[in-house]
Amino acid sequence: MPCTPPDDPTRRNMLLGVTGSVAAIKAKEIYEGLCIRYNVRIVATGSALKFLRTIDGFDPAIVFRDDDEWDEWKRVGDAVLHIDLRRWADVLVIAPLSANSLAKIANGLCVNLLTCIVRAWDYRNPLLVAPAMNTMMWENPVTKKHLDTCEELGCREVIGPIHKTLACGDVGVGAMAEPTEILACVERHISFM
Ligand code: PCO
Repeated sequence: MPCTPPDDPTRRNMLLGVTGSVAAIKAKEIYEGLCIRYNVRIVATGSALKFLRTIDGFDPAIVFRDDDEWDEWKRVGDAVLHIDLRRWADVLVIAPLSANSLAKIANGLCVNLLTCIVRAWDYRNPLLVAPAMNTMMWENPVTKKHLDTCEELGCREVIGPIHKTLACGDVGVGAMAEPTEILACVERHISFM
């Protein structure tokens, strides 16, 4: 894959998708946990970047954005990033998964780099998602519909949100699962591979 650091061939390749929930502020913690055992790349949506830019410490060479998708493309035969990343990844974990990105995925939309990867995903490999959103959004019946659809499509695990004080001050279910739980879920699925 172009423009990326060399991978350790003895390690699994882990793709971390980050979407536009305020819980994206926890992406660094998840990334650091994954780095200990896996080769890691991050795909951040445009909305996620609003939260990520307040956090430094990511190696820019492993963070992919929508703008990277067709930047270098000139002719047939050139690399297509969403396909390259999909081929590279053994596991895709999306944490946090916002209500908006969930709706896009459940409806098969491919409107940014991450949703293109999901649309091209080979469900023989694990796709794990950790939704995070306001309690009222979580409790809205459309959320369950979309998650059920994701599971029907082949998503291996929905790492459920937890009860907490949310960014808006509401207290309820909707906060992203703790990074330790997300990392444990990844480990579990890797152990089945
Ligand atoms: C925004 N949504 C949320 C849901 C995600 N929130 C969380 C936690 C953080 C603090 O511990 C922000 C990580 O609350 O995952 O707040 C509108 S209510």
